[in-house]
Amino acid sequence: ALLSGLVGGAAAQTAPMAPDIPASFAAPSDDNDYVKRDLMITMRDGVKLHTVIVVPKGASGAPIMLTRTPYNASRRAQRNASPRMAAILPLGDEVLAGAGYIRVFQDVRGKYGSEGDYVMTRPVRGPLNGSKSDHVTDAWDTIDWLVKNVPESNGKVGMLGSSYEGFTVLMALVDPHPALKVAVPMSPMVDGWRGDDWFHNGAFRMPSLPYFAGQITVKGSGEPLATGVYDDYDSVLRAGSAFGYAQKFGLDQLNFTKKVFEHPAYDAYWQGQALDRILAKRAPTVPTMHVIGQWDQEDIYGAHAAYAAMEAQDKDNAMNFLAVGPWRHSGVNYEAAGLGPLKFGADTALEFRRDVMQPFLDQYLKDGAAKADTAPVLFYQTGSNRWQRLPQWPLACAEGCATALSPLYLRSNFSLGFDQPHGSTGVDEYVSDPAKPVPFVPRPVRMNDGNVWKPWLVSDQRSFSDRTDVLSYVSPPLRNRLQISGAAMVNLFAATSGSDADWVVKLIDVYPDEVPSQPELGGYQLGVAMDIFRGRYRNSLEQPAAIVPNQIERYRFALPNANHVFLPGHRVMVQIQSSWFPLYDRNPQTYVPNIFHAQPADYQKATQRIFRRAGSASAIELPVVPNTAP
Ligand code: PG9
Repeated sequence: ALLSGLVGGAAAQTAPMAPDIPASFAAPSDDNDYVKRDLMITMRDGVKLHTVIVVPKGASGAPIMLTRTPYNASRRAQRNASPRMAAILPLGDEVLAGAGYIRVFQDVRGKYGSEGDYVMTRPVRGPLNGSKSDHVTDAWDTIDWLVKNVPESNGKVGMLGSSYEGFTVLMALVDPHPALKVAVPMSPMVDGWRGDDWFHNGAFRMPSLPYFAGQITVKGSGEPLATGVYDDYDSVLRAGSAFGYAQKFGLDQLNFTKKVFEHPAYDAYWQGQALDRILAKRAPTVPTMHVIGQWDQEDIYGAHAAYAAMEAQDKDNAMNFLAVGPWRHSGVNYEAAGLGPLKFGADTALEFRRDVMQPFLDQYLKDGAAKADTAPVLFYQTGSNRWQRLPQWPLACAEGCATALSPLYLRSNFSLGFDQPHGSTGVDEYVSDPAKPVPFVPRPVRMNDGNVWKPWLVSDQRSFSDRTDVLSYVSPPLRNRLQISGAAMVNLFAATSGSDADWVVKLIDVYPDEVPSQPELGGYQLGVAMDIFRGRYRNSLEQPAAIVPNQIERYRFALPNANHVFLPGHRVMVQIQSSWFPLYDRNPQTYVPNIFHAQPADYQKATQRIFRRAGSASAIELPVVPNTAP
């Protein structure tokens, strides 16, 4: 029988040289609990965008959740090979899959499977974009197509996404399609100059360059930089300026590198694409929940700025919501029972997605769904580790809040106090040497290593507090809880012997010497709010000006928002330094018109003096609010 089987089968045998890769292949999908459609949607200018639609099998009258991405729609819709929708979608989508949503990912124009030109964070139509299309129209056209062509849908669409994908969500809100019923922008890039990916207050973020290599050297996925050096501290230092680093890897040839290097100041190019400014011009009509992590190491500025801009327009207080968790960048979509050494006792991101975001989405997207009990502001209070429902944000601020800011002054002997210094003397100094910049994490610096990069904002600042080029002021151990809810404001009176300078200010929670429940946190210095300011912009972000050497100047800038309790026994610390490397490019400390093109001779040591005396009383103005009992 065996022999006859072989002989009998001979006619059907496959020729040895039959090509082994078919023109197309589809694995049987009958057992899948979803149907996947891969197609092109035509935009108003004829450009076709690659779109992947995942429909729960047998769905009808289901809502659609759309994400527009520069990160490969096919891959976003295929986390694992699996017959189950919850397993193929991103981890953060598990609740959506369980709730019967249709899930759509689309490549933005010019990336991966989509036609058209790619322009980084494409500006809206207007002075910076003379074409007929932008992310506003592409979202509109896509939603229009989806509600007319996905028969299983109920005609209601939501958008969510984080970071660049959060930016595309906000873009859709500039002129929303009527079928767009709800939006959840997470960690969105809003203003690349003020405090998101490319710069913070004018200081350039070096990880932008490897990002360009990955995103804009090819239509698909670009290669990492071949530095040949293990420690980024060395490779960036040796290259000199940021331009020198870009040039070494050919990135200076890329148009977007050129655009960034041609616009070091906050000029019309940056102002014209700042999404909070654009959104501030219209009253919100789509319920929007802005989501951000307390320790977002990439886009810590954008969500708060967009929330504030839209809040000012939300006259009936019905459209605009804020949710902040104890997360890293995009941490809301991953497991978040802790961050670095911090432990939260539960998966805070899952809690949020399941108990807060999903009912919020359902309310607006599912026919007949119950009204969700959504707080205007949901903010995880760090330090006490608990969620707080708040009526608004911030609770204390410089202007327009019920509670004003409370200046915490730098005092003698490197102490801090709420009482103002009265004496006519009081100055501390350090030498900032651009040849030996202060690292932002202990060396060797591996910016590409997720284990270093993702939790770095909660890393122990003790590694830097005793450097001679870092000033550390610390309070006595607190007797009572000190609670802050808002953005602290730096009010620094400083002089430099150079003609330009960076000022890095860190507000830190110093743990007690001994923490019995978690010994490794004994004496830990936890960054609560930290940022950098490039001194040339002290009078105008748009028009830089050289600093007069050795003249006292005032530097005033906001630190990132925080909702934190310094617990009894903890101490408050403020660290001040003039470099944060290689996260930020070095300030040469000699004024040159464009820092990107600073020459080796421009990089000079400078003596920095920080004043703490009457008339020049440096302080961190804290958004202190009355204690609410834990
Ligand atoms: N932070 C990333 C990014 C956003 C927007 C522009 C460029 C980079 C991101 O995670 O998508």
